[in-house]
Amino acid sequence: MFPDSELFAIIEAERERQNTTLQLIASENFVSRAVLAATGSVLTNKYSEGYPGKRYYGGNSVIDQAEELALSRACALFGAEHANVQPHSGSNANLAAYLAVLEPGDTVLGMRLDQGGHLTHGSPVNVSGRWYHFVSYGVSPSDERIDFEALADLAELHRPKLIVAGATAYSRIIEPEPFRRIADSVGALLMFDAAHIAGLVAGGVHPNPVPFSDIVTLTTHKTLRGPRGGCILSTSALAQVIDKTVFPGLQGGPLEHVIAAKAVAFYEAAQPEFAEYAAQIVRNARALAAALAGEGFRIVSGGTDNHLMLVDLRTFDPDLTGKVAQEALDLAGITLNRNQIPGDPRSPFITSGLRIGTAAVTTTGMREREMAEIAHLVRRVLASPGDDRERKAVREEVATLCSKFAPYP
Ligand code: DSN
Repeated sequence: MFPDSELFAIIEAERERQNTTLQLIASENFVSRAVLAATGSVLTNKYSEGYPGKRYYGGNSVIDQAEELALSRACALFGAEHANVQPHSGSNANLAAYLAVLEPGDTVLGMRLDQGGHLTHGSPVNVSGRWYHFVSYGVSPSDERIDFEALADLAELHRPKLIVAGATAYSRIIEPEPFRRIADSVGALLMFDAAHIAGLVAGGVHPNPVPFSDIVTLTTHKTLRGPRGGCILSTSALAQVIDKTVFPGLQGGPLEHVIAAKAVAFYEAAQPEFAEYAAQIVRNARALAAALAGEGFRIVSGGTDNHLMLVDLRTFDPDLTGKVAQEALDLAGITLNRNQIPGDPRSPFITSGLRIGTAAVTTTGMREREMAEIAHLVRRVLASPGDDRERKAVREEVATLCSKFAPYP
């Protein structure tokens, strides 16, 4: 179709991979054709530094309409006073939020990476941990849920300017109210990173952090099922400083084709069927966690309330690492990522755990029955991860399963 057959053959190969293997990475999803169309539209051609009605270049009257639509839909979907849809990613959204309300060296509380937090929540290898004085909180060893008592003590001791709630590898509902209470007790601002759960919030199955937070950051491509990108919601008091920080503070020209696709995603997430989708994501995650537990794996915190679970491989095989498991499953057509579990004795590169998510397979139409089948296939591979014949046999069964649920046939 296009002269550059080399590149388009690669894209076709990726479409084939997505159609024929299981996508269980908790931060991924399959977007609609409408989102794909907007992302691949002529809006990619336009420079539009600035904001609707206040652009630095001409010719933006049409672009303005797309961005206005994205902004009003984002605010309506989450009940926010203000939105900024320009962050290119979740990391950029978080950095912009920090730049807006912090000075270098300010103290911030965030969830530690190996407890379920994100790199941008103060990891020493990330700019967040290099520029700001992050103090980490985590989960309680007894129930592997956020330890609010310890968090309150840390807040009292360190008097942070900002508390960051939210996680990337935590399977329980994150109640925004206790975070707000602790933030208020020490006069801190509250930022809630809702990147993972944005779709669950939009679908009404998780509490909305917006009424409790000064800032909510999110990505549009995880459970929200939109294009790859970020978004910031805030109170109107912070609107101006957030906007100034995203542009010109941090980014240049916005990706208006992606912003248009975000508008499509916000529209789709506001439809009644999205609530049923969000609820099914959680039902599938619970079914998969229960089935994996039945196959001999320990599920961190004993289960899940959201779209993901952390699997502790050590009860199944103390010598099996997340790295080996991920690679063996990849060869069998089961795509997921290794992940540290709370208190993991192994490094983030090796790990003792896996993170598994159900947002993408739920989009394809899979239900609880298929979750049980997936758990069984995972166990077969991990029982002998070096067995090439077994991996190939599972790969064939995965292809048969996926043929009934292809996202882009
Ligand atoms: N957001 C991360 C994830 O959860 O996969 C990647 O940065």
